[in-house]
This record gives sequence, C-alpha cells and structure tokens, in this order.
Amino acid sequence: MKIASESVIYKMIQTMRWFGPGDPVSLADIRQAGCSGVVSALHHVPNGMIWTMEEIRKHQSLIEEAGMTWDVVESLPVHEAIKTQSGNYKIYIANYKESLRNLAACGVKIVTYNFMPVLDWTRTNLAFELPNGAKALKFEKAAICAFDVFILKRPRAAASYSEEEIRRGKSWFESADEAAKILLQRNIIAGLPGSEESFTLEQFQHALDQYEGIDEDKLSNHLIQFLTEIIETANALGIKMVIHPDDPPYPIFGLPRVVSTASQLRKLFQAVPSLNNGLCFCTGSLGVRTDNNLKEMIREFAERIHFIHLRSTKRNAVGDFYEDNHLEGDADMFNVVKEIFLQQQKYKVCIPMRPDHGHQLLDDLRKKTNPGYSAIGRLKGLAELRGLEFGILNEYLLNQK
Ligand code: CS2
Ligand code: MN
Repeated sequence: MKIASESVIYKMIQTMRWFGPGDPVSLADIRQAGCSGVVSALHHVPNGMIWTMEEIRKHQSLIEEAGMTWDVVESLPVHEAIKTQSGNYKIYIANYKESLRNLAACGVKIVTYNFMPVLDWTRTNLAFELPNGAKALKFEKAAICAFDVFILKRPRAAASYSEEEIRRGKSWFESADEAAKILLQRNIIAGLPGSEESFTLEQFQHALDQYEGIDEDKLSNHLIQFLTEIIETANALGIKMVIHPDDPPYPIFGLPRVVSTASQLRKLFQAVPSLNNGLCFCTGSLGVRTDNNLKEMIREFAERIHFIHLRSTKRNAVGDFYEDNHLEGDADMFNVVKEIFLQQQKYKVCIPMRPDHGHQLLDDLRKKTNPGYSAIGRLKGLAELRGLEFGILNEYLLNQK
C-alpha cells in the first residue's frame, strides 16, 4: 500500500470548550466525549487585565489533572477601547502582549479573539423548539428589529431596516407580552456564554454611542493596527492568533462589521501577512451568508486556519436562522470536513476542532445549562463529526492503494 507522506495521516484534534470550574459540564464529561484537548479562557479575569502566569498555570493544571491539554484559548478578549481606539487603549494593547507572553511561557499557543463591536455573538431565542422537542439557538430578524426600534429605541434605528422589516418588527413587538420582551432583551444584551460584557438598556446605548463616526473602513483599520502592534510579539513567541468571524456575519444595531466575508478576511491577511495572523474557521458563523463559499474559503485560507468550529445553520427567506444538527442545515458539511481533511494532509498539520454549540436534548433539557454549550448536544455533534472524518479518512486510504 502506497500512502502519501510516510503513512502519516493528519486528523483534527478533538476538543470541547470548557468555561472553567463553574461550568455544569465537567472536564471528566469532556474527556468521555472523546476529547484530548480543551478550549478555555480565564473568564474570571476582567477584560483588559493581564492574565498572569500563576492564573494560567492554575487553570492549566485542572485540565491536565483531568488527563487533557489546554490546546486553545477562547477567547483572550479585545477591550472595547482597542476597537474604538479611545482612552487607555495603548495600555490595553500592552496588557494583551503581556498575557500572550505568559500564555506562551505556559505552552498555550493558539489564541482566539474576535473584533465584533460591543456584543459577542447574538441570538434572539435561546430555546427554539425543534419538531423532536430538542431546543436550539435562533436569530430572528423581526425580533432584533423589535428590540432595536421599539424597546431600545435607538436613535436612527429605523434607517437600518427596510419598511417590510419594520412592519414585521412592529408586529413582533405588538404580539409579545411583557415577559417575552424582557426575555428578548436579556437574550440580546445580558451576555451569552463566553461574552465578556453584559448591559442594561442605558449601558448598551452608551456602548453603541462609542461607535459614532466609526464605519467599516475605520474599524478595519483599528483591527489592522491592533494586529500590527501584537504580531511581532506573537511571531517571537510562536503564538497563532486566530480571529473568530462575526456572528451573525453582517451589521447589527448600526455597528460596522469587518470579519464577515472572504474579501474582508483577504484584506486583513494582506495587511498583516504573517501566518500567525490566522483564522478560527467557524462554519456556523460564516455559513449564514449565502455568498460565503465555505469550501473555497478553506482552500484559500488553509495556511491560516489554526482552529476550527464546526456547526451548521439553517436560514429562511427573510434571513432568520437557527442552529441545525451538526451535519444538516445549509452548510455542506461533507465537503467542508473533506476539504479540511485534504488541507491537513497538504500542510501536514492536525488542527484543533470543536463542535460549536449544540442542541439542548435528553437530560440536558431538565438541567441548568449554558445556552449552546450543554453536554449531550455537543457530544452528539462531536460524535457525528468524528464519524464523518472517519469515513473520509478511510475512503482516502482506500484510494491510496
Ligand atoms: C461563540 C463566540 O460562535 C462562537 O463560537 O461561542 O462566543 C466565540 O467564542 C467568540 O466570538 C470568539 O472570540
Ligand atoms: Mn464559533
């Protein structure tokens, strides 16, 4: 049997996200799901502060005592002042570099971040019931519009929507009771798992106001300047920085977006060519846009993909989407995983992957869980993805004969 590259096959490294000692999903659970690695962050350290070596080691020891390794940081958050280039942002950049030095000293060398203004990922419904009774995360445009125009009453909000969208937003608002409105507000601005911010309505409007005068071009320059500042440090330390795409991958609340499309990514990589200026390839975020061809993007950006999030979303005609089973929905997961597999053989790398989000099902429906991060839904997603990769790998080996 003749096998390329001396019989070495490069497979994705299976990981899951762990939110720390308070996470209802334990490290033992993650290990039993089949993971060798953990994706985690020091969520107790306030955004902008230095991650000390002591704190990193403590966290790392917990993971290693459970028989796994801390493979990826998700996320080392970028302070809002850096995104808007205001106030003490230079101090925050210096702190960021110091955290990178400390992480590298402990051997944690893949660092995820995002550059979404104000909010990390956004959903309007965290318990969208599927026909089989499982619950999924959903993003509904009419609910976003209802919140923006009729609850927050953001100045000039109406300009962000078509007349039809406003009509649908109004009807959402008028048919919702008080509890539904409060829940919607909480889902959008109280902070989903992993996001570092949580707002009241007033605080949220204040945070939005900081982006007055910052359009896509300006935000993109701020991102490029941030990366230019930190990339030498990352290069010297051997740290791979991976940016997580915008979720959803288009502007919301009048805020600019700069990590949503292939051309935006191309621009970012051209501006800062080091391969340590990398990408967290999140199929769920990027796959919401019909103009993002995931397979083509994997091919084009392969050398920069140092971390992978796998999940699939299902859209409707008005642009709402919910999170489908990991191998279903709109993303062509067979070709996505196959392309990742082929690129790994080409570049001779094993890339850490995690099942991104999962349905709430079985026992998890009766437990308190982090939305999108319950154990069983992710276990199911990971098992399906592992099976898909297994099939692709075996077919590949057969073809080598
Ligand atoms: C989310 C984000 O879709 C996702 O992966 O869970 O919170 C993501 O972790 C951050 O945006 C990455 O910085
Ligand atoms: Mn993701």
